[in-house]
Amino acid sequence: MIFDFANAKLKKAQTVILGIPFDRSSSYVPGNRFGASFARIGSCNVESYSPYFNQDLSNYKIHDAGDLALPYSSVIKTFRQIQKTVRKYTKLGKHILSIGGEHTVTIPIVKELVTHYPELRIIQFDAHSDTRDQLLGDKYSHATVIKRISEFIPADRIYQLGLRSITRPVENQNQYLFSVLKYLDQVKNRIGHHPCYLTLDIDVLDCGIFPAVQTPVPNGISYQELFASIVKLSELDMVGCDIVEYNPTTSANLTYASVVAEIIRELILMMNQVETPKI
Ligand SMILES: [Mn+2]
Repeated sequence: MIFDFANAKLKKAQTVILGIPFDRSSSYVPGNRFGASFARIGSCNVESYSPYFNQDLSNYKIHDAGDLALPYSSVIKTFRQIQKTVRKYTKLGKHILSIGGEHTVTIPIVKELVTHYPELRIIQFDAHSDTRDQLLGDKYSHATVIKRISEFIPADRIYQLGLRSITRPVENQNQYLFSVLKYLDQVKNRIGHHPCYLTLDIDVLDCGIFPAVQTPVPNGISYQELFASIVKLSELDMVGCDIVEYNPTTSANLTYASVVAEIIRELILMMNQVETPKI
């Protein structure tokens, strides 16, 4: 099965959808390896027209590259495979939308992208700051993602929004608690014309409205806020994005599958509003 709105072969596509079912370091509810598969099923229930962008997805060329077959037990081999795949599509000039899997997959994605876009900025929507150096001795965990990324992208180029599960008081001016939309204008002003990557940890949503996550946290943002924020982000030069930590095994599988597919529709439109210069 492929996404209902995947309408193009790789060669013609502007956007490539890539499933990355990496699911290794879960510390609460495992199961996010099934995220991309369920999102594909959910896409049957989603209109191609977006009332938020007032645009139709069928006017864009989209290719579904399927899921990577990953060696779950080896982080090094997994990262290498992800990086190689991102390199392949980036060299072809495609925008990649990756679907997790756990948040850890963002590390090799942006590690590769920053070699193509040295000025890359990162925007993270997430309940968690993911800035631990390690979790239970594991340096490559869903809780260490931003810490690892800050080792090859300067921390002042990483913007963290929607946080509310943190291990210490906010550490810098790039960390924003509870809201996303409220701070996006100032973040946008600081990013300017630099290329930008969105990592959307779906647990940024309130767990009361979106419980299908690995590590639920209350007092999150609403659907309204998320959709409005994605539209706002489209004014930036978005060169890629991911949606991670969706766990369809938790509850109301087909309902949340459809919600995720609808968010994916918006993310594709977000990436296609500003023409990205060819590499
Ligand atoms: Mn999170």
